[in-house]
Amino acid sequence: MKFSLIPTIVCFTLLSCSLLSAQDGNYQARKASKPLSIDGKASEADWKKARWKAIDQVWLGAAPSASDFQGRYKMLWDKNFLYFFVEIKDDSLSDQRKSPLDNWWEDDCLELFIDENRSKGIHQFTHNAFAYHITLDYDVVDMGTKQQPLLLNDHLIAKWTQVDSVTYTWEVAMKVFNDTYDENSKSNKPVILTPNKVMGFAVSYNDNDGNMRRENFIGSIAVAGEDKNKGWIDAGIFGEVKLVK
Ligand SMILES: [Ca+2]
Ligand SMILES: [Ca+2]
Ligand SMILES: [Ca+2]
Ligand SMILES: [Ca+2]
Repeated sequence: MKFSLIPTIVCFTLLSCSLLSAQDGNYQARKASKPLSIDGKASEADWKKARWKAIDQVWLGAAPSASDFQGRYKMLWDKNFLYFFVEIKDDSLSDQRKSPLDNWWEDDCLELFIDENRSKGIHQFTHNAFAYHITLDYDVVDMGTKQQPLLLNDHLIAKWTQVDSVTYTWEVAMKVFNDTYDENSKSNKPVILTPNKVMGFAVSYNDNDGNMRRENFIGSIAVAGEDKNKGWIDAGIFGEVKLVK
């Protein structure tokens, strides 16, 4: 029997395709061997070992060109923090509103979602989950139970640095609060993170290029249905992060 290369090539191509399309919005985060220096740089050995995943799902607006927006992220954890390293390629940084509470989603901002107990469900005006909008000058904003935005700058430490004319890297150490969080109290304690814990999360970016609004909103997870801008209301669309050793 003659050996044919064609099925082999087809199989290999299909396998490659299926691997490339394995973007499922979930992440296995490894434990950091020591506390990270939050400087916007992934110089720590732990970051070098962590796997990139894409921020490439269009949640709002037209699909951006490669020069308009590209994003990817990595995650790590330790008992005190969930860490994100996010690389954004953006042709124009735009921070047009002076007040962080003025249409905070419309300026360029990194938006990180966390659902501590992976309960899913609605979180728009509750603390069942958080949608942290991190502005270019590090204000952290989410909606509170009185249907008004809250400044939650003490919930995370963030720093971004410019790598080249279009590339910015963000490093974030996030404290994880659970659904007992009380925005009227000063004694909220973050959860101590432990191995094998599973949480809901998503990584996203609001891209404003100078038009007084975000032109695109791009996330780390595919959202079913016509309306893909659901993360700020519904934790059910989040992916899953598992904390491994
Ligand atoms: Ca660092
Ligand atoms: Ca852009
Ligand atoms: Ca929850
Ligand atoms: Ca931009």
